[in-house]
Amino acid sequence: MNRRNFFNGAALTAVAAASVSRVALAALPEPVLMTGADTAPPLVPSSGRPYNPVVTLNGWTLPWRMNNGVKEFHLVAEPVVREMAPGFKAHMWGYNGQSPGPTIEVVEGDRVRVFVTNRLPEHTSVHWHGQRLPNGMDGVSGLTQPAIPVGKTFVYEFVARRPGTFMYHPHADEMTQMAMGMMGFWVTHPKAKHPLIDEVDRDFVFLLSAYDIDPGTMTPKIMTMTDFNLWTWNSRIFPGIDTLNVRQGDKVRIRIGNLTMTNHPMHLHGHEFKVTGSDGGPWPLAARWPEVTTDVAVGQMRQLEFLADEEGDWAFHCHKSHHTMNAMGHAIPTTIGVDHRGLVGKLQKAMPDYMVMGERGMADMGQMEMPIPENTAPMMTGTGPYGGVEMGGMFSVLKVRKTQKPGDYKDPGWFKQPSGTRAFEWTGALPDPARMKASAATPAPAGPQTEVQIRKPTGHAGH
Ligand SMILES: [Cu+2]
Repeated sequence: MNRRNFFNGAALTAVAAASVSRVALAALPEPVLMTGADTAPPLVPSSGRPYNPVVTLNGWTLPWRMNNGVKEFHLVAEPVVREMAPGFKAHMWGYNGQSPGPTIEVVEGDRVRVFVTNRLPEHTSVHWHGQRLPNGMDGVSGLTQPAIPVGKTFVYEFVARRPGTFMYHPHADEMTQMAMGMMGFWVTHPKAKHPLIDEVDRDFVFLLSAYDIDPGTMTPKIMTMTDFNLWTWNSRIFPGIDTLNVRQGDKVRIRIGNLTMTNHPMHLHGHEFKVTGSDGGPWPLAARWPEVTTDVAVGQMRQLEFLADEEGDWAFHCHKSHHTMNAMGHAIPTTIGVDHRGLVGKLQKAMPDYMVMGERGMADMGQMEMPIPENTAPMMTGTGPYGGVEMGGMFSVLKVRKTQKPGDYKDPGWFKQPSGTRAFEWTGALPDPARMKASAATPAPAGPQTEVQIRKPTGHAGH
């Protein structure tokens, strides 16, 4: 049986449940499972050194127990159902009930013990991306350890030697397991004031991941190499991604890790940020400069920091425009400028699936009442206070409010702009534009002239 057949169909999620006996788990920390995709409030440490906890977008931090001075965590690798956006669920693999897995937060110098129980239908391992650790704890199956067999629990133990922004993911049948959603965030807080690590008021974390799920189906296609159709933050797509809610004047850090197969230029509106560090550690001050977009390449992590001093609802998104869209099930040539009035009804009689794609652009898609297969996210959607936002995928909103209480992460609703500060319709006279005339200084080139029409590539290959 080849791999593609193996992963087809509903068998995928049914295999693993309860293959680890309660007796075997008795001495381990109780695994904590999460059933929803809401953003959990920061987990204030109840033992060990204090720190300012992070907030995982549409995720949560894994509780631990102290055992003779060792922080013990329990990860359970297992099939999960992840709600990627309201009404849109995917059958994936993850940890402790969700994809991505819970964020692990520790403090520099902590001795950490992580139990990993494998409830997947195949072997796995966990690689602790970016950590200094003994070679045998690096989690590369075959190279540094035998893979964790189905139903077994392995123990990883090491000291979190340097503070920073890290992630974890399998290093066993990686292509499948990451394509299915197995990954998680790891933050090691500094044990004391660090000259290159600022204290912040809000510290958000999320991972970039991409999936290929055909419209109307629920399981990612694992053989896909570049042609993904769901571009996610923490396995969520806009409008399913929670907003980043902050108080005006807050110092904000956003930590991002990229586990997709392409780069993502992350762009913030209304503010400049500095990249203050990566999975390699905090960056020297001389290596930081103001940006509004920074590229996060494959396998990289970046920390963005800024002062949230402008009130408002500020877009924050990947700048690749195809990454702020959701799945399309059709190969679509551009039809801008094509007049197909009256054609649709006739075509739909012959081809019930036929849809008109934007003769005036694609904006119609946001509100078009088109029949889509069940369990399919609309391509570009989300509604703001002034209408359709026409976005999907890797898009969210930074909400900066005077009235947001310190430590309050609740969504404050839409920003009420002071009157007279919004773009408005001009109703005065419209003079003809003064067009520049081609002058003798720039003579038209001799020979035949070519005129071209811009046309998008057919389909969504490459986005
Ligand atoms: Cu992107």
